[in-house]
Amino acid sequence: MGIFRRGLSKTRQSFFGRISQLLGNTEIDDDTWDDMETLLIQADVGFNTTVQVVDALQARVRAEGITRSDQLRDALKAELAALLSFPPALDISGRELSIILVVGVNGSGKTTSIAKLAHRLKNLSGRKVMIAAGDTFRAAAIEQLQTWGERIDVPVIANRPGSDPGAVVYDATMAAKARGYEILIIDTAGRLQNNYNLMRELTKISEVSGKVVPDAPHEVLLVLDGTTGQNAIEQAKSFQEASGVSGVIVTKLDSTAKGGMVFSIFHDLHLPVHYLGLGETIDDLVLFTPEFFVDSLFDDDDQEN
Ligand SMILES: Nc1nc2c(ncn2[C@@H]2O[C@H](COP(=O)(O)OP(=O)(O)O)[C@@H](O)[C@H]2O)c(=O)[nH]1
Ligand SMILES: [Mg+2]
Repeated sequence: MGIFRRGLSKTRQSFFGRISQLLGNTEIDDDTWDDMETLLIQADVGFNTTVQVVDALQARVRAEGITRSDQLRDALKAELAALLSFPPALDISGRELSIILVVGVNGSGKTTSIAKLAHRLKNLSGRKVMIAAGDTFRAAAIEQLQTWGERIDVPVIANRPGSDPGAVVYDATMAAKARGYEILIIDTAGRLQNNYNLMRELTKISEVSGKVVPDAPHEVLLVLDGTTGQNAIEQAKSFQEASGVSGVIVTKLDSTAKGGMVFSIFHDLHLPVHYLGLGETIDDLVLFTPEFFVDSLFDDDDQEN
């Protein structure tokens, strides 16, 4: 709970934690609903999701005979929690080799999240994890992954900058099989300038892994930069089309007040959020749990900063 509270303090202090102050203690009227809507939109909950939440709240207010605005805080908390669900376990067990493909735009936090995830799976779950440096576009991207790999003691299969990512993925998949690794995590490039090529490349990488290991990739995790709020939701739609995203990692929630976007990932994209990135160090990746998430957004007795 500690890391959730710390990590989400910006969103809490700017929005949800201030709901009581914002709504005051008055008869509920049109202004109350306007304020509520503004709060949700500003917290990046997204338009569709905001409308649904406000509708549901109004219904609840009628059904429960709530009349005062100070009673809305708990009702809002309940409605937001109802949008979320506990993410299913990653589909990475019960077979010889499971493959996780990680996609997302440049700078969203893919490589960092891969290192964090590999570290978690290796240390918390005791799995044999390997990484493929499928972002072959820049030398720095390969080196960054290799540096992480050394630090967390996870092998990284890489090729020269500019080489074919499909070939790297093929080599890594063969190496993982030959050496008895259970999980292969594939890093990818995320240049959006040429959307068409990027998406085609992802499809190809996906197909290459599927040729060596049946049904691979078993998970396609989309990494979304939390600081981009609703823009990330729009991006997600292209990735969903190209590579059949199975779940989401939301990064950088520690450095933004836009944490409300998590609700629209569940509600608008119908995708589970598996992990949250709440900082830049290796341990700052937490398993998403709806209860902790909502509680951390609302707890407003803030001492830390
Ligand atoms: N504050 C914060 N920074 C992050 C988080 N995840 C990634 N970053 C930073 O975001 C930048 C881009 O990350 P990187 O993994 O290289 O993104 P990629 O281009 O998608 O591979 C780096 O400076 C990371 O340290 C996070 O959860 N919180
Ligand atoms: Mg990268």
